[in-house]
Amino acid sequence: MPKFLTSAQVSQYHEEGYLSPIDLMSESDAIAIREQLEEAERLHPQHINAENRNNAHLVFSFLDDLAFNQIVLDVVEDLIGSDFSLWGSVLFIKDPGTAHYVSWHQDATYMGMTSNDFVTPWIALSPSNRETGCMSMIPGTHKNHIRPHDDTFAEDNILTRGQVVKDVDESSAVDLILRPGQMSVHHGEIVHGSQANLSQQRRIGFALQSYMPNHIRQHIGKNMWLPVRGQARDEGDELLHRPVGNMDETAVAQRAVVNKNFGDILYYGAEQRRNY
Ligand SMILES: O=C(O)CCC(=O)C(=O)O
Repeated sequence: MPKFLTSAQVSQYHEEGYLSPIDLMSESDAIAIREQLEEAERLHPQHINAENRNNAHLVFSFLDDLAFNQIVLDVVEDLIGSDFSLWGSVLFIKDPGTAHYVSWHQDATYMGMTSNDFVTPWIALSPSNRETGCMSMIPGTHKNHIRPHDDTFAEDNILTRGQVVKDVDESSAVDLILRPGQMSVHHGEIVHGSQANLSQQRRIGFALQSYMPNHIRQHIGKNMWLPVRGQARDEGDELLHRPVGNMDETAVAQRAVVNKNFGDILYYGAEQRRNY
């Protein structure tokens, strides 16, 4: 018996590789979180900017609260079982007037995991629609394993390597339209991407990337895990702590180590390395 989703939604996720939209909170609650985010950008510009948007949940309580939101965790449990940890997070922000986009890709390609059966909730903190550059999914592509990607390092592509999977049947793409406070969830191997933001407002998504069952191991590089639900991880795994308030010193130091590890994993074997 699922905790939050219906059995039909669970089957749909396994069949199509994503679910959307899921109501997480009211629009006004989401706007209040967005305001905290924008205040953090003003107060701590060196810790949260276009080149530093990974793992901000490790230093800001309002993002940590989202990572431990009861509905988020119940949805994740319905999809991957009751013992899981969080690998990381990314703030995907596309400002108006930029040409930033996300090419067709599969998240798991460069994450270096022993299994790619993991899930990413993507929480909308602003309207996410065709005009603002919402995510689009190619249903069912999570069943075809990882396909070859070209690392383009294209300037406006906000993925680390600008990696692109070729020969995508775009005619089957589904746009995930979300109001602030809704979320989608997607599988580690689904092909997805997003177009540029053509509107006059920011498009802000917070991706909890990703929740992974505790049996999954890191086999490229080294990472630390944030235990979230269920049984303890294996002894020997390095564990992360939750922040106490915003920007506490220990949390800031911890995030710096995590982001360095992330870079080493995500750019493993790459010909170039960018600052994000
Ligand atoms: O926010 C976007 O436009 C893309 C996000 C994405 O690729 C992801 O969450 O895996």
